Amino acid sequence: MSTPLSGTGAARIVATMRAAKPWWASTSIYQVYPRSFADSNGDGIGDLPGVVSRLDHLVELGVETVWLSPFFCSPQRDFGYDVSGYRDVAPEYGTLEDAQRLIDEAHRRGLAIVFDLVLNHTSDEHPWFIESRSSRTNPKADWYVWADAKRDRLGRPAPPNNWRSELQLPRAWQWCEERQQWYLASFLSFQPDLNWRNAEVRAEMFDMVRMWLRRGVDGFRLDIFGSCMQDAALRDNDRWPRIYGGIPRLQTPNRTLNTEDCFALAGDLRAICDEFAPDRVLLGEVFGPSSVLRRYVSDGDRAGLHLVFLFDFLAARYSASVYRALIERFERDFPAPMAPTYVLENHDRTRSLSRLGGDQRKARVLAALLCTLRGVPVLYQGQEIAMENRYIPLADAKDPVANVVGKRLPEWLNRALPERLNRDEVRTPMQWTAGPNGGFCPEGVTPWLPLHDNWRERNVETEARDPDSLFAWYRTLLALRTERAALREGALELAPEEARDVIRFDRIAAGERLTIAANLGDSPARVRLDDGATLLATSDRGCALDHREVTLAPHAAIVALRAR
Ligand code: ISL
Ligand code: CA
Repeated sequence: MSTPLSGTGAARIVATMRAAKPWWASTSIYQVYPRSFADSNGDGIGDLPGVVSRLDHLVELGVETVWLSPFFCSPQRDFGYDVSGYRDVAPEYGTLEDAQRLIDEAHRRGLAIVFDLVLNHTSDEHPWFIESRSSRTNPKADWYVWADAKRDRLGRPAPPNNWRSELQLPRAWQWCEERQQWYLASFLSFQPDLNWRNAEVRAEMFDMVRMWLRRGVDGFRLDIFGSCMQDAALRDNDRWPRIYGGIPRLQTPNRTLNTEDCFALAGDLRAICDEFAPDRVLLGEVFGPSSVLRRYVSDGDRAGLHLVFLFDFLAARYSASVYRALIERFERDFPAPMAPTYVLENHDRTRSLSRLGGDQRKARVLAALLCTLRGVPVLYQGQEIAMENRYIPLADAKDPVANVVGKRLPEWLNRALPERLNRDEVRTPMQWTAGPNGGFCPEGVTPWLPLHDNWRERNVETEARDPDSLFAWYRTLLALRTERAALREGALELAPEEARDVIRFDRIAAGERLTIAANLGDSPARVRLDDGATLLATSDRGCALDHREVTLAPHAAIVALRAR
């Protein structure tokens, strides 16, 4: 490959060098789900050479960091989140050389690249687990979390405590005949939890982390990091159902999630990253109230993860007051120099446009907030071209979560749920062109999941030609983010509520003040800008600015430069 560094890429590198803050505090992240991104060899499965062939799309879009879901050796029962070899690439995705080429090609374009580490568990087909489960005395006997059975009233073996898996319904313990013991599986039964109290496990995993850092990756997204270390004494969770971090739970996860030991592990991982220059980033997938999650980033004097996902926007109602309350909370819990993150969708959750009833005006409002709020925006592949959930009945699901939890549900109930139980629905192939298979894989090949029916109208090629597309709007916003110091690293001032459906805030850096205003209501709204302003970008041509006052069309957003 010999694409020259594009203008945007170069501008970005210069902007990053000039920045006073570390690059990761103001970057923008794009999640690639490799299996569904681009298939280079016609087997219907996306792969690493496919990702390399499409990196220019990310440069054109204007994101700065690419995060790839796992492509390591795996039996693919959870599509890569069940790792059977951390140091090599699954053959369907490519080779170690392909992974290296991906790192290098990303860097050549000025993109940072982040891999996905599943530290909490391995596949039950990992050689470590096969050995560990074989007896109570083998060299890896203590590499996973094993516990003796209790006896129930009838004398039958019962699990050691009441812990439920992160999927709520199944319990967290799985029985092993060979050892006559239970092993912990915080997610699915075939994903046994590693024992992070074992010094050999820590040494091996830390060494693997260093191997990828030496190869040049810019950091890691850490899969269900808050589940890595549970209560050492295996005490019961409080058994009361509760909503914790916005998620309804059948029991309070006080002994299983976000333990003191997890916060300490964050610090240990940070120390490893800090051995390397330039700066690397650790982005934790953690669940809980933001006031608790903050401890992963900064716990007393000790630095931990650089960033954590804040998932509240994934489920929040489209409403100015709901969003305002969330922004206030994130600003309170993650004040500068910490940076909050903003996430609208990912490979596990309902597509944001589907949540918005398919209304692209609303998607544009959300895009404006995502790209102009203080902190790090995270986009999921296809979000930029208005991809939506593709309904796939539970009976056809490839997703193991749908198969474990969902198969018990009647289909009518599944359809009525606000969240997709069958995660296949948000993992359909990326829509590149109006051609066969949307350009994801060659004509005549059956992609591993069906495409959304709307691929002929909604695809990168078509949207790139249309100046009014969602893709064009994202490009405008991300370009502004790169150019404007106020957006990249300025302070945020949230305006008090002025009208029920309006949300408005300022971003302020030395010598520059920007106002972002959005109308989330069905009628036009007026916003006063007393000292005058110039319109930099609008999501809707129906927005008018007369220097001191802007009239926002229904479900429209603007970015304006304020006179000083
Ligand atoms: O997918 C979910 C529910 O259906 C989420 O709540 C999920 O439990 C949570 O996002 C953790 O997900 C992560 O770890 C899983 C993997 O299957 C997901 O794809 C990953 O994002 C196990 O490794
Ligand atoms: Ca392939």
